[in-house]
Amino acid sequence: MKERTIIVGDVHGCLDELKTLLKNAQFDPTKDRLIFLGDLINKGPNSVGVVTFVKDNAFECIMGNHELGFLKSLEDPAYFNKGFKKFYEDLGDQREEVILWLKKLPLFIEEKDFICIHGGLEPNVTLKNQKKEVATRIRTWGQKLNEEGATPWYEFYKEEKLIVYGHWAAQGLLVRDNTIGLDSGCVWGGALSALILPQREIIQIKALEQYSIP
Ligand SMILES: [Mn+2]
Repeated sequence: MKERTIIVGDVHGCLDELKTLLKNAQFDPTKDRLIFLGDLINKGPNSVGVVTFVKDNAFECIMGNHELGFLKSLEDPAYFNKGFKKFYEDLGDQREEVILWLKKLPLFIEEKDFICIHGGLEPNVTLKNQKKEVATRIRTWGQKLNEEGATPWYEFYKEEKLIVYGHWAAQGLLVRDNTIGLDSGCVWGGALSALILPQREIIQIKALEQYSIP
């Protein structure tokens, strides 16, 4: 049993900030469990560097909408956009291995004390029955998914168990009793955030630059 669990928000290719974050957290793989919330790739400076760092060290990661979208784009050229094309080309001879690894990413990780999921939970659907396309992308829930001005998904979540999620950079770091949002928009020039459990300590590293423009 590891002493601490360190959960890292959306990295989006920001490898330098990630390495600084782990150093500042005094990450020790013999004592600490490390979990990534997905969206390792796209928009930022070094998606291949981040994804191979996580894969080669056998750190844990859940599926983000960008990983899901990339896999979908390999099946359907209509989704193969500029970002996915660049990532695909940059992968070079690691492509096959990385794609296999991405396909195996779980939609969520559930432990006794917490759940990690990239976007959040669709209301009134059990964790095991969450749809990939919704759970990796949800922010608000109204008449339809992510309707502008609708209620944030976590307002519907009444359980005690902590849910740690990413995906909502515009909202930023948001700590509530039973949910913690960790996407603080590093790639947009914000910060990379991590949560350390069980002490619920937050660590942030400011982005070295703004890598992407909304
Ligand atoms: Mn996302």
